Amino acid sequence: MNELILHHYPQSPFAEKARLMLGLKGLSWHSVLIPPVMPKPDLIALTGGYRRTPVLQIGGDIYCDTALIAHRLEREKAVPALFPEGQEAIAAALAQFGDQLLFQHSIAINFQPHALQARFSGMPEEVVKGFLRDRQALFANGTASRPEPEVALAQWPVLMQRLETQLDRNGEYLLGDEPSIADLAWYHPLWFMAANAAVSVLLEDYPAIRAWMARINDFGAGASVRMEPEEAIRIAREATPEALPEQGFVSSAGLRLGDPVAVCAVDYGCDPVNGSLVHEEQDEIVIARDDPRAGRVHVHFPRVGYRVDVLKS
Ligand SMILES: N[C@@H](CCC(=O)N[C@@H](CS)C(=O)NCC(=O)O)C(=O)O
Repeated sequence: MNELILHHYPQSPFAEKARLMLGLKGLSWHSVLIPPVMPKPDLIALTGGYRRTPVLQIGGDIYCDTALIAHRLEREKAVPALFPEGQEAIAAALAQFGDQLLFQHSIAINFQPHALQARFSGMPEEVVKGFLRDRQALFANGTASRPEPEVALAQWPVLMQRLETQLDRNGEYLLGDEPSIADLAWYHPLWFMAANAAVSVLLEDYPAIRAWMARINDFGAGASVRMEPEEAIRIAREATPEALPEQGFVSSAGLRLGDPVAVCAVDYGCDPVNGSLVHEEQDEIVIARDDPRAGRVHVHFPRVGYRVDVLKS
């Protein structure tokens, strides 16, 4: 069986979401550390252009985006469920709210000059400037909207108070007694806030939230062992991507198997990944690409939040 390999870096909120999924499910995995800013040549050898964090690799299959990673891990180990039976839509919708609205609020607050200064304290100014340039480029050409810091600061207590009230009245997790993907997606923007002494005060007035955060933190990150990027690339090169279902090709755009396509995120980090279409289903797009270092890989994307364009030959 191919092992799970997570490409990530410690400070990334979405990577924390993925690590907690692994922890909740009690999975073992290999940890490949990637740079937080471009260039990321080893990651790009696997993804073909997708640069966001984290990415899950299983042999020659590369899974982009935590929304898809969650489903892939659910297939790996069904229980405890990230999408509890009968609550699939509400879990996914709440997760989207956390990953987008709460995340953008947290970023807006954390990227205020004094908060950035605290986060990067002791680092040369060039590093901070380089980080800001990188993130400006990340958000170029995307549809994501981030509130102004003043707006985010005004709205943050409303969002927190809603969560506080519900947790106080309705069980230990967002959907009640059991955790789900919704908790992890609401947690990671708050985790990012809690890690910065300049803004962590914004979580102080909410005892139920803090108890919930401690419960989620206790899921841990599963058992991980470090792996060098070269080793992950070797594994991809020597592996054959998982066989794809013969049924279930449902191209909403009238595409055919084998069509040359470019897939990219629409919100931010919109770098296209070129390949040939090898599978599409309701909620997943898979393209094949041949990389000089990683060999033939299948790169998987969720459908929501991504677009597929046919490349004219
Ligand atoms: N929708 C993506 C969002 C991932 C994301 O925004 N990750 C951030 C880090 S928390 C990122 O990629 N930042 C730029 C980078 O790491 O290069 C997901 O769920 O995986």
